[in-house]
Amino acid sequence: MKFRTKSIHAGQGPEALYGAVMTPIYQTSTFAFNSPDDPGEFDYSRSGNPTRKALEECLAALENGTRGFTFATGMAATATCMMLYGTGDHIIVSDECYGGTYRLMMDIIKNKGIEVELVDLNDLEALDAAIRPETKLIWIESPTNPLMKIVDLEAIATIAQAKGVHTAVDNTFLSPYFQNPLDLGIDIVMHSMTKYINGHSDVVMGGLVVKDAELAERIYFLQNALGTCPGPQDCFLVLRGVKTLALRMEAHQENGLAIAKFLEAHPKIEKVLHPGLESHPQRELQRKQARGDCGTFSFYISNGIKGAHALLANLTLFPQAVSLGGVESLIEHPWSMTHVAMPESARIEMGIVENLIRVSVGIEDIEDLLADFEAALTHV
Ligand code: P1T
Repeated sequence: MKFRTKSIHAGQGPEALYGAVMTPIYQTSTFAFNSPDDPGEFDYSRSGNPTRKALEECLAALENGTRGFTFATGMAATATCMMLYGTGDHIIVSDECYGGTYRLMMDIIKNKGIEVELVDLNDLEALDAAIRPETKLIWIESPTNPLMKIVDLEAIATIAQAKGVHTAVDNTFLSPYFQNPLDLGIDIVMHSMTKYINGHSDVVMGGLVVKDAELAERIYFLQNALGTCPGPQDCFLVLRGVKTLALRMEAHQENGLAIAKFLEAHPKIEKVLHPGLESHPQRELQRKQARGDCGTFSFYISNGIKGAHALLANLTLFPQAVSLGGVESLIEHPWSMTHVAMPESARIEMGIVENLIRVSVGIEDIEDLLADFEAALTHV
């Protein structure tokens, strides 16, 4: 099956009892056993729920995995994944990542006896040198949030496989429509399904997808034992959202690139970070491993924090809000919003400075979005 067909049919289908074409919301915590030693397919909604199962099968199909798992949030997915590792293990984490991932790794995982090392994953020699016998996982984001750095997933997977190290990719920005890390040899794909997969900014949810059966069993055990799963109503909403993922991603890509090009040519913009622009240093790598670009990217504005505040205050179609990937456009200031959980020195070292702005371009009419930017920039 091809992508759009999978997003509409995988895991879903007329339900057995009444033939409901849309997967019902099985809003129940528990299921009747036939007898004490004979439960049906489901016994308790932490362990499994039919609405969740439909979404997990769909997610696995979209990422070309064998099993998918959903979680209460993206951070719950990442935290559950980290429970695969323990005291004495060494984990390599991309030196650029979402602020909440950084906080989880540096303020929680690191205090649990796991050694966490931040590495520039564009430096493959440094990565190779950082791997030691205790290394268990390389945690990757590509593109990175918010600086849009691209890393070579296939090259990292090859290095890791040779040394028996797991690789995990946070594939939130591109969604399975534009990038499938498992096809490049990666072991685990993570999603904040809050973003493009749901696409309507009305649910928080996370996902993990794997190909390997043993890894799948270990993740299922953790999902059930930790209780980090989502509820059935949210699964229903994400199932509804995912059906239009392909159409939305094409529209996000088109609008995002149009705004990036407009900003790059504008005298009040210092630099635009968008992997679809000729000026992006890893443009070719992105074309090699992904099928397109999402609608989220960042740029540096002139006049420092004053310039950033003036732009944000004067846009009318871009609410100032964290998150991304919804049909509506959003804009945010990573320095004070999404990446505030990182120490100031780490932010500055990465390039998350006061005049950096991140935009999630929605699927509105591009003429309106461009006119909004044009007008707001006169105040900068
Ligand atoms: O918010 P949650 O669903 O828990 O997902 C966390 C997360 C993980 N990975 C990436 C790449 C993300 O962007 C996020 C959440 N990010 C935002 C809220 C944001 O505005 O960047």
